[in-house]
Amino acid sequence: MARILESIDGPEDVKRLDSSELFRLAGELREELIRVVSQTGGHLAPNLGTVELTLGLLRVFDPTVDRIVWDVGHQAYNFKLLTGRRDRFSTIRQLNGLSGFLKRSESDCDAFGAGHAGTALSSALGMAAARDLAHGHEKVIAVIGDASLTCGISLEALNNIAEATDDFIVVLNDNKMSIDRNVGSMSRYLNKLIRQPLYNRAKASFLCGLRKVPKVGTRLCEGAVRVEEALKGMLLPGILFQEFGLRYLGPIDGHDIELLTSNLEFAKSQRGPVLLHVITTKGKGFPLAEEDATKWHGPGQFNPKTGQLLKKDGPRTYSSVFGESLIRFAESDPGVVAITAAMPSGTGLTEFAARFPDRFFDVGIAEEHAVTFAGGLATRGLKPCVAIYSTFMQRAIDGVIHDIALQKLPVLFALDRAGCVGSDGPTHHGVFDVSYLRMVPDLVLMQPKDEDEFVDMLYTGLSYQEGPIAVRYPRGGGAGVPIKDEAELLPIGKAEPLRQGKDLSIWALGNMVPVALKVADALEEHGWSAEVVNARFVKPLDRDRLVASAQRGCMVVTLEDNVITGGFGSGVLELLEAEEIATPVMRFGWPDQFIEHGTVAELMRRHGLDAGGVLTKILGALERGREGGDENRAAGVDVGWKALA
Ligand SMILES: Cc1ncc(C[n+]2csc(CCOP(=O)(O)OP(=O)(O)O)c2C)c(N)n1
Repeated sequence: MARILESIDGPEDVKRLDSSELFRLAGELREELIRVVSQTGGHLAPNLGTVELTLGLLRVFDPTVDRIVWDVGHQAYNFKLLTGRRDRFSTIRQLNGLSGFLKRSESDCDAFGAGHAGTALSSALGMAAARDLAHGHEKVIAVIGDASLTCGISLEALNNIAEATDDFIVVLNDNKMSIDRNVGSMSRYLNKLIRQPLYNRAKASFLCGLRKVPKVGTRLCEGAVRVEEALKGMLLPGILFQEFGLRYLGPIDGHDIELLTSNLEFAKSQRGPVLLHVITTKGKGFPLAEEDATKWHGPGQFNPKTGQLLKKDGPRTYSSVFGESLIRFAESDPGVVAITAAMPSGTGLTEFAARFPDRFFDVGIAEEHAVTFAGGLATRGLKPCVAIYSTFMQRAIDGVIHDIALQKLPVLFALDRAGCVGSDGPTHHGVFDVSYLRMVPDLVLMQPKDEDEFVDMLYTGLSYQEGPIAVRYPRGGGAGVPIKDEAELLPIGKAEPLRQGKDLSIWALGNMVPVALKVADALEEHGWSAEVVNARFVKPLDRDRLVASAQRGCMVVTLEDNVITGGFGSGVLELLEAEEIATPVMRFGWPDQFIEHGTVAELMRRHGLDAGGVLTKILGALERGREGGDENRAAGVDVGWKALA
């Protein structure tokens, strides 16, 4: 039998289908998700859970006119498949392919771009307010997960809905999960609502029945909801959403397309903000994912028949070294505590949480709170380590400045996924942290070249009591070096010379050190002698060594896995300028643009950050410098090429 999915070229095709065809289409969507994600990796479990919800939304709304805003966007693969992107779906998350998230430039149906959690309510509310100003009639629907609803920004928007518009639909996709188990009082409150099974089931089928009454169904339904609202205060304890001015509907089974359709139609017919509470199962239809939604939240490639993940051989990940080391340090120091903002497994803290449940804090998707909460812990003599992805730390920079650095509080920030992360793309690349942390007074920032040095940096960070200290490290495996038994304290602000050289000096940060060493070897073959320095510290920079390097050679080269703007290389330039040293500086980092998705290797090559790209550019400059050297000297301009005379 031909697949229905092949006949869906846009949302209008979904509207033509009857119940049994939609049911078949739901199965086909799941097959397609599993087929493609098994090859590309990506967000599997969240999308398996939103199949019927997406069909219901497309049946009731028109995404080219109405604005459907998905929070995060990681659960919108079905939406992509059904809104004209089916043909390109197998390119998802690959270089030049579809994004793994929603993107306004990718489709008119993508009302807002995202990747970070919690932005749907605010952005959709802005759209609703704009519609009201323009006297428009389109519907605005924010679809948000139970965990994303706990973000500070979501709660700020919730607080503002009733005052911003009187026509707004929130669909709460509640699967009780964040990536790991959802945490906090909001999550408990939602569970309480779900645990009214008799009342809720009776209500859902009653409303569904009423809607089917010819002609007057919608009005009868509306009347019933009004009566129900009056009774609700008695039947259910504390209706939080009603207090925020949202009419609460549900909870309903988010895998029943008919029930979803009638409830969404009802929500659409309402004036006044509405919240429809939809219960879904993360991983629905793929038993392994239903059993372990955390593992299947965003798997890499896997065998779709056996569910076996295709593990690539390679060194241990930085995240696992981090988790293991923190346990080791916590064993000998009762002051060490760990904080995560909803990423215990991603940051490698699952084992720590099991070993030290009282010293582990998962605060939910609340990076800003995590940082300031750590500040409070530090004031009482504890040694907090906030493990946070570089990209999500962007949310919390005011906390770092105002709550931690200004008060010189000793908090260790473990910035995971720093640098280019590959297929998750621009929303997730951790390429800004050097720039946004380097400006913070009294903050120490470092990056290790390998996992052994990483452990030393964690140890140094936990021992450092003068103020905040951050260690950034990339996604994935380390260099594969052995980790010594006893970690060493590193002298703050001291770089590590790795290779001697007299013509030029290459200062590399963290994971760019191996590139620097390769480039130096290649330069030698071309007759140039390059010094290589492992910078270790972005802040404070090793002033004395840097000045000596700059005075010795004809050029300083900097390499970093961060944007070029305001990054490590900028720090080097600023220092040399302050020292009135005119040695030219050639900086390598990500260009001043948002970096697309693709593999890390592909992106490095495309942007000239692989050894070949770096070498070519350095050689060009050296040759030009040699040619211009005499001329420059004759003109009395010391451009730093003196060593090449
Ligand atoms: C600001 C921010 N912090 C952390 C994340 C990582 N993250 C991606 S999805 C997710 C869980 C979202 O849970 P929920 O909203 O309930 O959706 P579900 O995946 O369960 O469908 C988290 C924590 C993020 N995207 N943004």
